Amino acid sequence: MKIAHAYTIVTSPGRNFVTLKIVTDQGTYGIGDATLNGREMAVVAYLDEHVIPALIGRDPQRIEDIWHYLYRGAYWRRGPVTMSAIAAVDMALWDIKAKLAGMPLYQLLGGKSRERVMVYGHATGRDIEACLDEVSRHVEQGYKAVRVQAGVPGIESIYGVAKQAGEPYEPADADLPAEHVWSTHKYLNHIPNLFAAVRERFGDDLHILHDVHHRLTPIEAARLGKALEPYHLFWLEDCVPAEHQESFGLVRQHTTTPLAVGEVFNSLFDAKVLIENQWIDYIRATLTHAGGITHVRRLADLAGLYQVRTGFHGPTDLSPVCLGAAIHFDTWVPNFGIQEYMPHNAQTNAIFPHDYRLEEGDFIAGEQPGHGVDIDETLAASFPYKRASLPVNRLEDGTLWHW
Ligand code: KDG
Ligand code: MG
Repeated sequence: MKIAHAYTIVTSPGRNFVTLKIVTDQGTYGIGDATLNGREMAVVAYLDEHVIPALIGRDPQRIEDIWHYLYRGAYWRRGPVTMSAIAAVDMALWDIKAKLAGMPLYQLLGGKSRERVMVYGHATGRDIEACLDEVSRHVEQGYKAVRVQAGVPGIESIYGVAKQAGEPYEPADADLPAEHVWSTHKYLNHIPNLFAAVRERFGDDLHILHDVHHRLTPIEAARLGKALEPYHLFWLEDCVPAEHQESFGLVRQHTTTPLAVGEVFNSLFDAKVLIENQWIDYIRATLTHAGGITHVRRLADLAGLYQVRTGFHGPTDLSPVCLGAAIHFDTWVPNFGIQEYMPHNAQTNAIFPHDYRLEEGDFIAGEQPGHGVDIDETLAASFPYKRASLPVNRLEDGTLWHW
């Protein structure tokens, strides 16, 4: 069996998605997600110019060999563009292999470790009251875990807090980056009040999570972790930037609040020190940005040795293809923790028909052979690419900051 052709599909039903389709000489095809939010066309160029020509004629069943061919063979290892391109190939090849085997992907990975995949939804609000309403809406829908983010008095706009419930965090017409202004001081003073209010209204059972989006220094993160201990969070996410992995050692010394990190990681080596020191509790790498199933499986296995569990990134800027593959992975992976879920809009779901389903705050993997997600190319073509940017964050004095 050979790869007969492969091509990228870019579609923008409200936001951009990049999909790689690989077709074999026997007609079986697989698809992979290659979406890198705000840098989509860089991955398209990498795939079109350097990867696809080298795939033609290869045996699609040699997933491991193709992975190393693209990773080691390129000499230039790692990085989000490279690893998203490799991930798309890998995801499409696992889709093909599972279709050839006549099995849903989770079976090929090793079978079910669980029946259901617990997800967390996003509750955001301009202020604490609006945010509590959103938590309540999620609880009514059966969610057992909710990420809680609210506006902070004195800060006009914070990425991760929607202007209106359910809206994307970055405006769809953001051709170039919007600029936000950040105050750590105001944030740290306010945020414990939010979690006190959540526990008071919803009691102790609900799992609550919070994303700091890399905006703190280690000692500030330590202060926040300590302040939130009475509200026993499921996790505190991205409390500091993670390039310097030792920062987490400092945070860890000061707090028992569980820590999660990894949505911007693209390699096992981004997380190795964090995991081996047990400085984190959850690893958030995604299949799309971290080299696909083949590489993230290695990362999850390493994490498992140290009682670190998975909590994959699952925002709307990853396509349903990534989500579908992730749900199969989550169904199999022994050290599963939780899966993030932000609902895609109706057009996106129409372009990417899928067989996973959400029931009472849990995903259930489908039984179709493969990862269970397809693409309607005709419909995709009616939503052309539109450049879109993530925002930047500055301190009140104008200093460019983490976000
Ligand atoms: O593209 C960036 C978003 O996916 C990210 O900022 C969302 O932090 C995020 C999250 O936890 O989902
Ligand atoms: Mg995040």
